[in-house]
Amino acid sequence: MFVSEFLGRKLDRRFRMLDSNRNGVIDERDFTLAAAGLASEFGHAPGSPRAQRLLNTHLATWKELLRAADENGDGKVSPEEFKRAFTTTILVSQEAYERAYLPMLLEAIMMADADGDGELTAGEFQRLNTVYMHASAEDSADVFTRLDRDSSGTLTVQEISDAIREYYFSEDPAAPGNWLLGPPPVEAEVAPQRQAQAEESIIPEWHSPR
Ligand SMILES: [Ca+2]
Ligand SMILES: [Ca+2]
Ligand SMILES: [Ca+2]
Repeated sequence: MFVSEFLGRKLDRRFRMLDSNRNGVIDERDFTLAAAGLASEFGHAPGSPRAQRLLNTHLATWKELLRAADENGDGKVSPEEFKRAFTTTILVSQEAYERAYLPMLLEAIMMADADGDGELTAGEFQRLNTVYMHASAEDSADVFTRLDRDSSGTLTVQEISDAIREYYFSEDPAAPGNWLLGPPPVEAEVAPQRQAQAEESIIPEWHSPR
């Protein structure tokens, strides 16, 4: 598939936010950490049925990603492998996306819907977006307003899954879904000098407070 610069930047951002332990690669640990963090945030003990189901969907997605991405077989996914996997496998069709990637996110959204009525309050969304997606709390209210397309004051599971789909499939920076993880990355986010500083473990700005 054609990969625009915009999609490339969005995938870079998603990679960084998926890298839960921030070591520059994605592996199984990042998925187990994300699932455990969200379960804990919403009061589900490790090993409880809901926490276990969330973990299982994360491990399934990790296996899909690993199969699609891990070209050198080291059990880790680099940013380059991640982008290639998304653009050659996971995003090649709606069906592939819905099979390989969406179920994990739907499970996470449903966990954030504490009362199970199919809608998230602004507070629930903020917790999901910061604790789980590692997005900036500062942007959360703005993101919530954009994603709440019918201005009902809540986000339905449908509104959020529409936004996620748009994040991966829309080229329009004004599309609400492209704000899912904060203002759309219309310019490259990692400046060359910042890459050079990485060895000194300077905390890059995307490491927003959690
Ligand atoms: Ca990692
Ligand atoms: Ca609810
Ligand atoms: Ca709404």
